[in-house]
Amino acid sequence: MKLCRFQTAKGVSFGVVEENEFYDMTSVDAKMFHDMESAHVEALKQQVTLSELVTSKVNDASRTKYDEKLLRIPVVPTEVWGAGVTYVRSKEARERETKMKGLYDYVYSAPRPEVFFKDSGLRCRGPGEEVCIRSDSEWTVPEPELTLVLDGDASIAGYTIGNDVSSRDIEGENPLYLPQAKIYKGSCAVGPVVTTSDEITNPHSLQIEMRILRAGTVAFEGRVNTSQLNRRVGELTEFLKRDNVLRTFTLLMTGTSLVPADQFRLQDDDLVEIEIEKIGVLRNPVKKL
Ligand code: DO4
Ligand code: MG
Repeated sequence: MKLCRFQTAKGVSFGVVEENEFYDMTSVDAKMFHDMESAHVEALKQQVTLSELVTSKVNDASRTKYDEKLLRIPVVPTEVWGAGVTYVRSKEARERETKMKGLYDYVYSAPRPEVFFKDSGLRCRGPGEEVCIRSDSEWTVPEPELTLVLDGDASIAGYTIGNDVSSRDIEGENPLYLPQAKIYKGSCAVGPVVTTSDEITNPHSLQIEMRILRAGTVAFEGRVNTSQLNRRVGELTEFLKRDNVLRTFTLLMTGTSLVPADQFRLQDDDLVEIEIEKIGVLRNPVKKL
């Protein structure tokens, strides 16, 4: 089931996308289906899964024609975390850009993965919204990542697409600058929907594609399969939750493998399209701050 938030004449509704239609779950019960979190609370109360709860009521929902422009961020995240150096391509690119050689080789195969804080929700954008290049960065890239939507106990409620926009020049100068390379206005995007975990039985077998369009032509195009992820998703959630406190629907980006060639720089007015099998396409225009 693909859960979403979308704009209606009355406000933003929580709903389901199916066969070219939005099913407006908020129209069924504005309190229970205010958003994915309120639906989750009700599902726990009824001891059913989120999909089962929504399925039991979906026929009562009003329907409207699907329109990508109406999509809003599917969950308003309170915390977004990132896992890093989880694909060999990411490790190699960062070893090339850094002045501190060996750090990325180490973390790629160390028992403890790299897990970092990305956003409190403040800087995170939804489908169609601008992602940004810092004003003091000359080398910024998008990072397309399978993103886990986690319960408070770190079990996987669903999956979405994340763009962990990163300034390679700032991180490359010194890894201690990582928060500045990763956390700033518009440095993160998620969406377009959350696919519930019952529909993705194997997160280690999903095709990820990214296209970057510049003035109508393709400036970058690449694909990877999550089978190349060097860690199990359970390993990443295990480290994230250890001695930690997680809110319901914390997001965890699982790392990138689609790293454009080192000469490539994201530019003002580019359009980033990230597609993940069974989830959809996340499109964001780019703005240089
Ligand atoms: O250490 C840098 C972060 C790595 C990262 O974000 C990734 O591999 O996706
Ligand atoms: Mg990343």
